[in-house]
Amino acid sequence: MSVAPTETPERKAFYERIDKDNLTPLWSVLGDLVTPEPKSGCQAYGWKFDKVRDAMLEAGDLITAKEAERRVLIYENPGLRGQSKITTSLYAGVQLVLPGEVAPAHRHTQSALRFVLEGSGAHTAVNGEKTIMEYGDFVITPPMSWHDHGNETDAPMFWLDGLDIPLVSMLDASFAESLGEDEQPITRQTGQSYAEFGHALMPINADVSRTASPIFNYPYVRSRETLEAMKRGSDPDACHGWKVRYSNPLDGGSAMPTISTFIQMLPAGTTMPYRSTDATIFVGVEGGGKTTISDVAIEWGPRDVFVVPSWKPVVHEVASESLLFSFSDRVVQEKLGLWRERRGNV
Ligand code: GTQ
Repeated sequence: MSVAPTETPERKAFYERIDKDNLTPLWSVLGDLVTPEPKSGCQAYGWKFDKVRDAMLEAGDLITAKEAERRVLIYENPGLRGQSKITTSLYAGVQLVLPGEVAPAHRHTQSALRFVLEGSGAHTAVNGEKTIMEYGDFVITPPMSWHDHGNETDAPMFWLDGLDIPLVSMLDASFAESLGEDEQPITRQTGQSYAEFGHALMPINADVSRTASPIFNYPYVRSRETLEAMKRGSDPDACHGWKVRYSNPLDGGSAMPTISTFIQMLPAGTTMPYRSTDATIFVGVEGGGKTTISDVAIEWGPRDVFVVPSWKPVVHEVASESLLFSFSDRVVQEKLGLWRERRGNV
């Protein structure tokens, strides 16, 4: 696209005059508004879990989960500091719930995902049902669903939070309320949603118009089994290895209305370069390796987080079989006809 026309004294005087009326010339900014390719402040970056964990334990001494409401340290993209964003459209943080603590019940229009990083047996309650969380479990809280977290175990529980906070904020569509109780009333059996919807069956009167999946905990053991079966029965994709997306059993779409979520198994070796318009947050689950994003190389292992900006070529290199969880705004871009991908070095 064009470069901005030069500023003559007459033009400058004109811009200053109309500025008072809140008007501004397009031709000065067009090249920055309509770019030939995605242009983002979002940078490729990685966080080592061990360092984040130490900071979280310090936070644990400074504030309770209850006082904080949510004791979370936000992963802020170095190119987007001060905005509580890991990418332009998404938020991520690490939440800590210590033994005996509760994060009180509230609800909001923002969708949230949890990906369990450490601990075993703490719970999240969503819409009247508790789910027990284990390493690698992927848990969702759909828009406006009551949720509270509790840890009745004797060890700290850490998970990654992923929310569409920047997206909802861009649309000025944030609503939130507290229940006024630590815990919401429990009206359903633990595991009921998974039993009803997790096996290609569903109650005949199920409301199929819900935009988020009725399964709110996708257990890691199941995701892993699926990837193992794919590995036994098919060749890996050159860019992704064996990769699945978490789906909503009501319509086959994304488990969450605004966030796409994935888990993949990479065979030992190096992937083919790949780029897509959905900036993506990756979480190491098993194994580890090096991911190169344009000219930035990031080493990762289990529980480390790294971010790949829109349209930057990505190459994963692992010495042994490794697993990655990831999430992005792909579902939003697909619905708007914006999503693009490119395989290989072109
Ligand atoms: O657990 O409900 O990281 O409301 C940010 C906002 C977690 C939560 C976050 C939230 C939550």
